[in-house]
Amino acid sequence: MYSGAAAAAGPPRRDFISVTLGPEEAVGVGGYNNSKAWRRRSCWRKWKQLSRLQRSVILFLFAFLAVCGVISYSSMGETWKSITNKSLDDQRTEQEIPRLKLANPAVLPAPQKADANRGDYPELSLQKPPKPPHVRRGPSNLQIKAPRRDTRLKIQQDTMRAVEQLVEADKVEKTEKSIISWRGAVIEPDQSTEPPSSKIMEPEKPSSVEAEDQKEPVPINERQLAVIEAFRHAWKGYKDFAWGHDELKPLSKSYSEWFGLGLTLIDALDTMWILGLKEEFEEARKWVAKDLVFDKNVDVNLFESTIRILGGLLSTYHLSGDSLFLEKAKDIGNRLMPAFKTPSKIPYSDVNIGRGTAHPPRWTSDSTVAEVTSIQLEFRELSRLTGDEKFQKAVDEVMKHVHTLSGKNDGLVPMFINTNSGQFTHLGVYTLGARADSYYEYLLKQWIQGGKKENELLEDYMRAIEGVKKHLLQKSEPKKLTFVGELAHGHFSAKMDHLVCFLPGTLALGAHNGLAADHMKLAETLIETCYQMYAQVETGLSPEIVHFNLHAQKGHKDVEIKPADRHNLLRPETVESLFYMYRFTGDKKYQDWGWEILQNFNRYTRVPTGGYTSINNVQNPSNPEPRDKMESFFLGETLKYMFLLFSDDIDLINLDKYIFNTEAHPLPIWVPA
Ligand code: DMJ
Repeated sequence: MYSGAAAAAGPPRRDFISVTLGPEEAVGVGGYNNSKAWRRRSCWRKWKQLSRLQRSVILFLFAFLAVCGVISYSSMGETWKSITNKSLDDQRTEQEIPRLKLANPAVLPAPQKADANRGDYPELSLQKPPKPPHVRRGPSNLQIKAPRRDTRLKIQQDTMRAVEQLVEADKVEKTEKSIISWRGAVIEPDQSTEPPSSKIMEPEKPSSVEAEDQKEPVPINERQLAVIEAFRHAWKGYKDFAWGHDELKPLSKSYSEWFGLGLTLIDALDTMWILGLKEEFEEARKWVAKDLVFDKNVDVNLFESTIRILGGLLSTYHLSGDSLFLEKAKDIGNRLMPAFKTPSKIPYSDVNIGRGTAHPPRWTSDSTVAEVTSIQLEFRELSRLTGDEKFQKAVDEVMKHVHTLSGKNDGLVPMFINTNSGQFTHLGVYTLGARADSYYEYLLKQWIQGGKKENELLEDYMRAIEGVKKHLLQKSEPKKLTFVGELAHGHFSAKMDHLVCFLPGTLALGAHNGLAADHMKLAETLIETCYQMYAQVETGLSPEIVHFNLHAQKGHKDVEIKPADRHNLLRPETVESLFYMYRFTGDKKYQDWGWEILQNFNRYTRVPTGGYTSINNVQNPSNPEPRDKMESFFLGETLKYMFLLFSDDIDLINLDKYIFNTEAHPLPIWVPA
């Protein structure tokens, strides 16, 4: 509709929303247009059709919603971040914190790990203060979690602090370790030195460091230099042809294996230390660290591996202060323990150190008396160092049992003992030589080691020496040398093993420790005899066994040698006793006798390409018949005792502080005199 008056007044004001449906809108029925262009146009048209008020209201509403949106986005962001951090923290709590809490700094790559974590997770950084917790905004459930995150942070900070303290402590420890003195110098122990396991009590102090720090080094004399030269020559052969193997075969320039455990190298460690051969020692130490593995399917002799390997490692630990040697000693000590699992607790002779099984020799269930009673110094010391009494218990039990046994003859023991019954066997034969020798030596030495308190040991020792005097001592002709023979079923035999020459030294040691003065007298006469076992022989070297003449015969010396006994294995016993005799008397003749012996070793047993060899015939200077074998005790004992014999420094292994095991490895006396 249209009106003339309304047209004259101008277009009317639109105060209402009118909706006009154009042809396109009318398509509705029967057709549907949902194109973007159509929707845009339609919205715009609608917006245009709104009044200003309406538009303002809508715009205001949009603006308000936008502001709210921004605020809640920010809050949600924090909330989300908090959730994300929580899950990372939880993972770290499970994975990182337990590791960081490990209390052993030496095995912890802690500084690196800790730094890496700081980079990945800034809240672990101790440099940056943690953000204030977001507890004021966001949903209430997150407000509850926030304090937990604080606690975690505190734990992390505490842990980090603890780790840093441990790292610091580790640094201090390493610095302390790096100043172990090498006879006045400073050595840097290998960084790979393993720390003692948590079950091991840290030894109070490696025994020698103290003694060596307190004194001026005494200059080495010419004869000692000659020993160093001899050692170097022997070592060269071992290094060139037998490195890491048991024994050098110097003529064939190869080696022989007994246990396959680098016997010569281990036996020689403390000798190198005492002789001041730093380079050689460090090279050998590297081998021990890297290549000495006891987890091997191999049978070893309990006694031999105890005195050479366990004894060698323990003494080297004491001299060097290097815990590597204690760790290795503990390892072999544990592996030898199955030997004691016998019906009588008298150990079997052989142990498989890889399998953990033990057995007697194939032909008998007996063990040798000297073997089962000469492992005590080492196992007792191992207990003292580790705090694990099982070692000492096992060997003390053997001594207590032997103490009570019948079958002794005035303190003298037979040579065999049965591992089932625990009784002596093959009764009636008494010797201070092979199979019984170090039983007597260890009675005295254990008594000294333990601070002279174990009376049964002393009792047995004193009784045995009386037994020696009563049954085994005789004088030879023509020189009237006092010697120690053997007793077999009531019959005296004038046979004396070179092994018996440990006795003068042991007697002198007893006298030095307050035992009867006549022990020293006997020591003096016996060492003269042992010296004559060298001096009366064509090469100036003793045979393995001698027979003394009891009756004077024209043209006969005191010493007779049977063809089967005329070999020399580079044994130490006489030189060992000369060392004790010189230490306790200061009589230079003992040094001179030792010097003669060293020269004869050089003359008849030295192999030009390196090493020394056992010989078959000490009676033939033009052909002593080299045997092509250098025993490990030549480096472990013979040369060590030579060096100590020629020294005028009583603090070079002070005999009031150390006791030598039967393989010349010095172990500390627990309560030094
Ligand atoms: C070494 O193994 C020891 O000294 C042992 O007591 C006896 N035999 C040799 C040395 O001769």
